[in-house]
Amino acid sequence: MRKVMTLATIAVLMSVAGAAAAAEVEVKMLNKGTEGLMVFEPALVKIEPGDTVKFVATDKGHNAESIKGMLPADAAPFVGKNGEDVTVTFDKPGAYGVKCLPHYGMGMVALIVVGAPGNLAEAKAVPQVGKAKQVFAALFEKLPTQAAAAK
Ligand SMILES: [Cu+2]
Repeated sequence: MRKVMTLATIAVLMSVAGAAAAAEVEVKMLNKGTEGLMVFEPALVKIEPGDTVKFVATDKGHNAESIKGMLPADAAPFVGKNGEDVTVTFDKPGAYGVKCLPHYGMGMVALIVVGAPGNLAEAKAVPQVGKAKQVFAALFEKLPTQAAAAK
């Protein structure tokens, strides 16, 4: 009986530790942020596999969805509804490009880096629309150490 209790206690402790280890990061969808108009804030998020990002519809008229080719091959694409929060758990390591469909050309994009990304080169090579090109270039610029680690 005593042994059973101990195992049960360990199981509880482990599940608590697991829950505490997985982080949730909030990314706001804004009409106006510190980086300008129509932005995700923050636009660059670094998390570990199993962590969650909640895209918050702080302002209406935005959505968050994955960009084709800008996610690991074994990860599932996601599409959030316009004007609604969307919560995504990122289980697979990699670089994920996220866009707001209505404001993609205005550069409303975000980069989620999960663990050590193995698909940085592929993600960077995806053609971008309008201002998203320079926004992504700036976001990838901020990742020198991760890029080196992935090689
Ligand atoms: Cu938008």
